[in-house]
Amino acid sequence: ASQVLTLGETMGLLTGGRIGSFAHVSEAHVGIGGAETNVAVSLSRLGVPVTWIGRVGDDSLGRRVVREIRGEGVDVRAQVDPEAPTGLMLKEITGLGTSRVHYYRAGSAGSRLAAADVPGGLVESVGLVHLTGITPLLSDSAREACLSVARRARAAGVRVSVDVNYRSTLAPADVASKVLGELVAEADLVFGSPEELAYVVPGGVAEAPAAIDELARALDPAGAREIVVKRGADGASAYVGGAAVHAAGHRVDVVDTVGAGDAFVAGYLSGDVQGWSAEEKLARANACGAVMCTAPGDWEVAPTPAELEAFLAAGGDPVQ
Ligand code: KDG
Repeated sequence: ASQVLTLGETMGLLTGGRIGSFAHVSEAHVGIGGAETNVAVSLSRLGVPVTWIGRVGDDSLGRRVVREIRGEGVDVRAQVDPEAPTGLMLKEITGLGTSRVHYYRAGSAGSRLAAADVPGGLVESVGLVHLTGITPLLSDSAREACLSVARRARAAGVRVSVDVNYRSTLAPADVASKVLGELVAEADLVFGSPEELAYVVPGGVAEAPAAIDELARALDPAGAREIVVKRGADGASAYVGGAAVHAAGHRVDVVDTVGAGDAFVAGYLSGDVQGWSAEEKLARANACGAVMCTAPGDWEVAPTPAELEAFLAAGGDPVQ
């Protein structure tokens, strides 16, 4: 049985074969990506049984999504929606280690996710539900699906994790603040960069404290939840029951940062479901995020425990 359940949209992903815009670049790599399946694949590689729920179109990219994620050992519960295509993302390489993403996902099968896609009993059977702020901004039905799963989980005493993951191309700041704030209110465990967390504090960006300690306190005045602040190469901090733990990041030769945040979250959650301390969870999370930066792709180089050990034994240099 799965220990973790996640849901969201996974799209086809065309990545430019060289630096430049698709106005000129002709070569592309065909792959797939989606924040929640990125997390699911990483969890699976770390030995955590995980289920992903989503919708795909009745098309070749949809079959690619299902086959590839299932091939990673994730329990895939994908509805094939005959009325809409699988969404698509273009990733233009803008420089060494930088890229720009364009979405072709409005009205996609994945965005039509609905609360009824989540079978009765499934939420209640896992130890943790992981959601991101991407899914509730896709459509009203997807937002309801996220909220209903989070509420069902809470009612059943299942831990709820939310990665704010704000994508400005999906909704303007005021809409995102409201929708993501509503989801974060249901979470026991919240992940975000300082900028993302500012969107979901009461009062939104205008009221958000600049110092991360105060930002974390504003999100958890009662000290009842776990707030994890992601700061990329600068490391990360966890606020558990009001107490702060800081961990340094790793310096690596960055090839592609997309997906690093998802690998970080998976590293953290893999420790969480095993009852690890905040220090242990942060150390694994930072290492997972760093490894993910060392090769192209949103999830492909997700490390196994042995690969993480090799990375750390080499002093945190990129895994060869
Ligand atoms: O976190 C990485 C994701 O952003 C990427 O894989 C694609 O899910 C995605 C999105 O909506 O941007």
